[in-house]
Amino acid sequence: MRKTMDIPAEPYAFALNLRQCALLIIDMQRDFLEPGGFGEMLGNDVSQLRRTIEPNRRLLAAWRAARLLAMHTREGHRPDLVDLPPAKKIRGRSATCIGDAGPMGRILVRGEPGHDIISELYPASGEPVIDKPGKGAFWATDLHAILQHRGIKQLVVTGVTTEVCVNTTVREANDRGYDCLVLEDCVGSYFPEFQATGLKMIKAQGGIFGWVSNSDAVIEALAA
Ligand code: C5J
Repeated sequence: MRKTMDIPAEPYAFALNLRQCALLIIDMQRDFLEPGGFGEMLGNDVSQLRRTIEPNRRLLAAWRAARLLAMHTREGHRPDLVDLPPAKKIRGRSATCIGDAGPMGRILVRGEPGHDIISELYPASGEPVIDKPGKGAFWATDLHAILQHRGIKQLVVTGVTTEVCVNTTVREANDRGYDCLVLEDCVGSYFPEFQATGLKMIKAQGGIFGWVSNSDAVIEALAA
C-alpha cells in the first residue's frame, strides 16, 4: 500500500499519510443514538444521528483491514460526579440531568449501559477508548499524549454531534497542530441546519479548522 494518498476533499485534496494518521470516532454512544436513550428523551430525532452508523461501520471495517489506528471517545463522568462541573450539571434546566437515573442507567456516567458505544461500532481489542468529561476529546484526557507517542499528525474524524463534540474536538486538534479530515456522512447532528453549518465552519477560509470529505472517498483510497 502507498504511504500517502490524495483524498478528494474541500477546500482542497487532503494528503492522507498512512504512517501518521488515526481514525477518531467521537461519542457514538447508546444514549445519544439509540431509540429510548437520553437524546431521544430530550425530544431529539435520533434518526439524524443513526444515518451515520452504516457509513461509520463500513469505514471502520476498511480502516481495520488496512491495519491503521482507530480510536473511540465517550462523553461521560465518574460515578461520584467529582469531574462534573456544576455549570454543566445545571445547564438546560432540565428535570433530568447528567448523573440522574435515565432510560439506560445514570445519564452520561461511566459504566452505565447508555454511556457505552453502540454495538455496531464497538471498539476492538487494542483500540484506545478515550473517556472525556467535556465536549472536546483533548481536554482533561490523555488523547494528545497517546497520539504523540504513536507519531500521529493527522486525524480522520467522525461521530456525533457535528456542531458540539466533533467541532470542539477538531478545533482543539487544530490548535495542537493536527490536520483533521471530517467525513460528512459519518458525522451527525440532531439539527440539519447545524450539520450543514458545522461542516461549513470547518472548511471555510481555506480550511481554517480542517477538511471535509466522505467515507467513500477514504474507503476507495484505502482499497486502491
Ligand atoms: C456530543 C453533546 N457528543 N451534544 N455531546 O456532541 O452534548
